[in-house]
Amino acid sequence: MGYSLWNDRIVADNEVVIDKEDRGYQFGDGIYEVVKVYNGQLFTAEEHVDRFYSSAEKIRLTIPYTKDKLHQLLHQLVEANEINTGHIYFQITRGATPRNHIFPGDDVLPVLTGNAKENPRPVANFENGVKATFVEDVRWLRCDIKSLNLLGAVLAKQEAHEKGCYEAILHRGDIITEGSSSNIYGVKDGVLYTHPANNLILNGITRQVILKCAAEIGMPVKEEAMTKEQLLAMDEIIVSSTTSEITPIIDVDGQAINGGQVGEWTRKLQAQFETKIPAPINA
Ligand code: DCS
Repeated sequence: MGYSLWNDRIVADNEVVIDKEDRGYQFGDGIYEVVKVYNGQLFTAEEHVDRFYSSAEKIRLTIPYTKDKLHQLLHQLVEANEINTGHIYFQITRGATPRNHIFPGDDVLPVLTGNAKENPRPVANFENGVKATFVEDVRWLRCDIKSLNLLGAVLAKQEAHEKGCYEAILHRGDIITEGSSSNIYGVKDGVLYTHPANNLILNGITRQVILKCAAEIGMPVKEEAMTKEQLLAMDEIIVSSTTSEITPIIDVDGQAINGGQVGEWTRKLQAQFETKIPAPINA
């Protein structure tokens, strides 16, 4: 058994009690984050905490803790669970109150929970690449919010899974938006293409790191939407997220990408990303 974050405390997992009328449980009325832990250290925690506050603001939820306090709690969560390489998950809901769509009053406090998991990096995927499939993007129009409402993502990922694929590449009509739990990129003639960070995608923290990596290795970036046809004509395709890091896609619906091989630009980006991973503190 491990330790959980519960509001402003770290407690034993079995101490956490969630009300059946918690609005997260009934409405998905809340937001979340996933942060990677490398060598016992949170990666890009600043950016994740900033996005957590920004998602909360977009749904008009006031987090009753300062960012500093939250950072402190997240560090304690990693330490209590003695995580070396893995990730933490945390979420906040609009609190527990008799079911009613209308927001509760200020007397109802938001409920913050979190947990940490040891989880190895999926290095075989980084090395060999994965398969993906196209799925229609039927989610709402505020995909920039890291909402607890993940039905669209769950249904898309399940469809991909049932087709033997790692990820669903979502498209609105002909336009590629992102993955069910990731961002999508194409590489053509050494240029990196990805959907602009607007309301139709989540602006991934890994996406932001990758755009930095691209600049550092002199790779031009175009934040432009691609059609399905354009994506299939790319030299290389990549999927990214906190846990997937930079994962190459080598097959889309049975069509081989780059002859089914991981491409050279993907390798360069992976190598640059690797330089940013925090080393063990006592190394
Ligand atoms: N787009 C969607 C829809 C996501 O759910 C995620 C991450 C991303 C993009 C990539 O964002 P990050 O680079 O900031 O992770 N989804 C999280 C999740 O649900 N599990 O792991 C990451």
